[in-house]
Amino acid sequence: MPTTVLVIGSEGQIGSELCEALSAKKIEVIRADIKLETAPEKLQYHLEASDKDALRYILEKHKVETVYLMAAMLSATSEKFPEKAWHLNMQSLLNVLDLAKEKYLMKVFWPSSIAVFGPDTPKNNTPQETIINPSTVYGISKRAGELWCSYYHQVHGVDVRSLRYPGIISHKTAPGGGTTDYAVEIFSQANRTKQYNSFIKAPTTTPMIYMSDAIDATLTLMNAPAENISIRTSYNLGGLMISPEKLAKHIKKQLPDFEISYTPDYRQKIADSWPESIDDRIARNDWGYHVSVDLEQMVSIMLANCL
Ligand code: AKB
Repeated sequence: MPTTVLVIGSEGQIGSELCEALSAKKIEVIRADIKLETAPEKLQYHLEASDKDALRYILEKHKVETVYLMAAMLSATSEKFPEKAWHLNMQSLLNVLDLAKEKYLMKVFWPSSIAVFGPDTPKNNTPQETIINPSTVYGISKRAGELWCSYYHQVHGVDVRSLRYPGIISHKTAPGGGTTDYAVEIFSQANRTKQYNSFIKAPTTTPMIYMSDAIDATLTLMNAPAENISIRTSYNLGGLMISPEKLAKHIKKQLPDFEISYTPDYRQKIADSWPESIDDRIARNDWGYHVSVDLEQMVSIMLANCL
């Protein structure tokens, strides 16, 4: 029997490309989101991610085996709406884990983030196990979620797998409400106006990866044999070390008239609390994580495709 997969948050930045990648592998994908693009040919549900009864209905009706829970409020928006962020980010996860415990599904993917790390975490080559005191609402919800994943695995045998995504750069669907969003906006502004005013200071460096590497990592982790998975909180995932000035320098090579200016806002403090680079050796060793798209290639792809 072919596997049926449910992607919650299917219309978002990562969810939309994840659905494409799963469909390309001939997997039956059910899309669910609070906002649906009208695409009646796709099997889709309008779903509030924290509605457990509606979720149970979809799981039962379609005999879903795997859920990718991609719906979340990201770091910048979560600072503005802390209670909503906590509710969405936590309740949706607890519902999925509970339904997995009750055997409505077999496997869960849930994304964590480099946002679990805080200002007192070592900034460079941040280890998997280290000081983890997040200073943002989003980071707190991600760290709590990681511990819930580990708990449901240990106590109830739930096969839940997770990655600490760095910032993800892509051009098909815009990100929304994140601190690393500048690294996507900069390309569309470069193409449209040859100017960008960054809300993050020039040298502030955070780890990021191109979308295809994030999707590959996600699917490779989910396909790995259970005995290879040594981390049941969430795997560190590194990649490219990106700052606004570094991106600007590379964009200028292709668009010499491009100019960048800086007006840091409240998101600067969030970015300052995150690592600059990540030690992801455990992901590499356990299931073969690797980055294929380097900075040069990523800039070319983004400039060629961003509207
Ligand atoms: C954000 O900026 O909030 C996200 C993340 C790093 O998790 N892109």
